[in-house]
Amino acid sequence: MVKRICILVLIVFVSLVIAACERGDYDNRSLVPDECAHLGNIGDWQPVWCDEFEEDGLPDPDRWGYDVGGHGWGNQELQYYTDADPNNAFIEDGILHIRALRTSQGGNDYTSARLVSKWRGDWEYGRIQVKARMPSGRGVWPAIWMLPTENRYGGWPKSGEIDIMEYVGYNPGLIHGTIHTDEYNHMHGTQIGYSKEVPTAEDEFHVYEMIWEPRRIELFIDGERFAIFGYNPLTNIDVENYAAWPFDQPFHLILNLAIGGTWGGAQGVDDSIFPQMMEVKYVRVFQKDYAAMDEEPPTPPGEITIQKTGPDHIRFMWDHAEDDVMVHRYEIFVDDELVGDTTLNAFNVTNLDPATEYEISIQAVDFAKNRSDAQSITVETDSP
Ligand SMILES: [Ca+2]
Ligand SMILES: [Ca+2]
Repeated sequence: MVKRICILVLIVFVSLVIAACERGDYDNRSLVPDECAHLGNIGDWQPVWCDEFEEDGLPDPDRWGYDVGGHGWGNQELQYYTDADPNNAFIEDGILHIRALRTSQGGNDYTSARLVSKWRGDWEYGRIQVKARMPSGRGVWPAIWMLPTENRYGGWPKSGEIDIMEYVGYNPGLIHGTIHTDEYNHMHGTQIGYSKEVPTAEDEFHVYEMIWEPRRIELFIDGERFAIFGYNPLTNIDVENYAAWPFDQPFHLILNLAIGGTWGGAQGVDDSIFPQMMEVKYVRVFQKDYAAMDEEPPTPPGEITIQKTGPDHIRFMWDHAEDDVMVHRYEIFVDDELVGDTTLNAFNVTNLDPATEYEISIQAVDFAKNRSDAQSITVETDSP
């Protein structure tokens, strides 16, 4: 019996050691603040920011600010967005209500609210879940979406936009998920979007979710994926990397209910529907502690393919490196000098001399700053 217990203890001990060895001393709650401790992890995703809307009254000013005004917001919208006005934004019975009213203010015929987590909740990569119920009627245009906090590549649309979900009341039961970039946006009619039928969107709460990791954004409704966005180096040969994929900088969340506008008001506004509300049960944001999970450097990037040369530039692509966790970015060297970096698997080197041979090298770098060996190629620029 004693022997058996010893063996059992040994087995338990060995499996504990094995479990511990799998990820060094990785703490899978390393990113979790006290206020989100009630939420469990989802696999490697840790809750980093959350609002369960438990306290009645105005939304928590430590979590939410307001975009205020009635200038149409670039879409000829008809509402005036108020500033912390409990008529338009309030919490009751564990639910955030964003309420649009047929009330005149600031020269607009409607009031509503646009809550922003900017400077209070800003994330580069993450998993966001918003459990919400849509308003109804012709003219409502609610959205759960994201804008870049620092506009690293310039003002809209250069730094991108992620619409986790949008809804227009005249087309009930249909949810839209879209990304906009400098190259692909609705001003050009080239935005990239998906739609999914959710017949009970106005009657029931559904979980609208985004999973955003390097080089990839996916959208889900109630756990079912309906949109996937990525980068294709073959179709973007003449497009600057940021213009195709600006999603490598912090973004913040926006919850709003617009009235009318170019899309929401395409069939007018039915003034008999007010008041209308978008209701939100919770907002939960998860992130992975990529760096803490990481133990090994990436493999070298795959072979480099030259896509285009000119007298002063060389554009090339490569197959992605592999990593035990995630490649963060690639660093590009020309004759051993660092000329830039990208999260994507293509690059355009410019300002080169004509008819000159260059050695191009690429190293993959993970979130723990481990570096791969280099992948290299020698290329000559064109004659002038
Ligand atoms: Ca709640
Ligand atoms: Ca690694």
